[in-house]
Amino acid sequence: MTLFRKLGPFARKIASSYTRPTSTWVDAVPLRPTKRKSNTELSKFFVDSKRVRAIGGNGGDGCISLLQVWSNENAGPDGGDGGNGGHVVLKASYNVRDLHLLTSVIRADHGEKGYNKDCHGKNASHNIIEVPVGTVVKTADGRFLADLDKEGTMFVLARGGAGGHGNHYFTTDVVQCPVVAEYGARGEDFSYCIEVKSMAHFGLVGLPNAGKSTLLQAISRARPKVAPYPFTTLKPHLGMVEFSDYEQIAVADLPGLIEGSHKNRGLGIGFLKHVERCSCLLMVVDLSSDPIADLALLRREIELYNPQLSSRRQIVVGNKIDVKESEESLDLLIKSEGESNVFGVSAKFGTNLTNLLLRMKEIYDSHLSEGDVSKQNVDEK
Ligand SMILES: Nc1nc2c(ncn2[C@@H]2O[C@H](COP(=O)(O)OP(=O)(O)OP(=O)(O)O)[C@@H](O)[C@H]2O)c(=O)[nH]1
Ligand SMILES: [Mg+2]
Repeated sequence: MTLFRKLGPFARKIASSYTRPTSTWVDAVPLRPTKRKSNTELSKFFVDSKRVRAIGGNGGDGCISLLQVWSNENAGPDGGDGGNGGHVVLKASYNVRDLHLLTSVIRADHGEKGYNKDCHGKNASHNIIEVPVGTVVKTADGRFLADLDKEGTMFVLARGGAGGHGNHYFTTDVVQCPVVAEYGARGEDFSYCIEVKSMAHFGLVGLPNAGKSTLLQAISRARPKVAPYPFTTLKPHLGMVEFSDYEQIAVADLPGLIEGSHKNRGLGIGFLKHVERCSCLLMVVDLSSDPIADLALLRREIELYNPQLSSRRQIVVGNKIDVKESEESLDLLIKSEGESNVFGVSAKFGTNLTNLLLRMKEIYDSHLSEGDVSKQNVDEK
């Protein structure tokens, strides 16, 4: 069942109604995208962490009113109470994959003020925002607060203010005609850092221009920008690789790493944080340059940033096998890394991608049997 939860609701429906033929079933094969991709420039990046300010709604003010009717000039205090302001709430859901629904400032509605004739103001509805299952909530200074690891789990970011009492509320035996009422309380105002614990099953790690975006384009329907200059990709993109057994593997194209990234050089350690949120790493190296030195540099940067990251499972992808000099570099790479862990591919021309995808599926399946893949990257510093 956990397996089907990872699929979207539509795919889940198909999967649950599908019965495997007993005798003719073959192992899952990758389904390469066949439909033409759109030509528009629009391509959505993956939001895996966001700083937000949550402001609860203010409570409505109480009303001061002294009722006069034709038969009774002193019909009494009749000011109603104000309604409560709405809360800002996060709710874990399998319907969303990233934090794109979160805006920098999230507000909830204010409660309605009270009216005369004892009419109470309406309570504001809560602002409930869906976030992916496995979202971690931290304070602005990085202190861990909550882990929304089950569907439907909620976390209140900011409570709305209570509505103020109207003057009817203050009537006592002694004070029959109070002319006081309360203001509604102000909603809470807090800042948080929201992070997705697990971004993708596989993350593409490599130096700038290694061909990470090209590889993601080739294996999924994602459309990250590809260009022959470094740092084309500035924000992570996510693509889904589909298999014939209806399993989908998420692959993230990450911005390129350079020497000194762990010291915030280049575009910074923000990039290495994305790497933390992937269960397995696809180390993409350019076979037309020096792949062994590049691979050592990538591993060193990852190790220096977080030593635990180097124990993550890695597959080495030697890209640009179509370039003439690449054969030699591939042989050297295979010699140093072992044949089973190195895949020489050409992302641009689609060479040898099926073998790589089958290996990824094998690793994904073994992870599934070990435990839920999405729960592996807990970062509760
Ligand atoms: N010949 C050849 N060129 C490739 C191959 N894969 C990618 N390229 C080229 O390499 C250049 C860089 O590709 P990108 O996919 O943008 O590289 P990247 O790793 O995403 O780069 P950054 O986003 O800057 O980190 C582009 O001009 C691609 O056309 C390949 O298999 N063979
Ligand atoms: Mg790129």
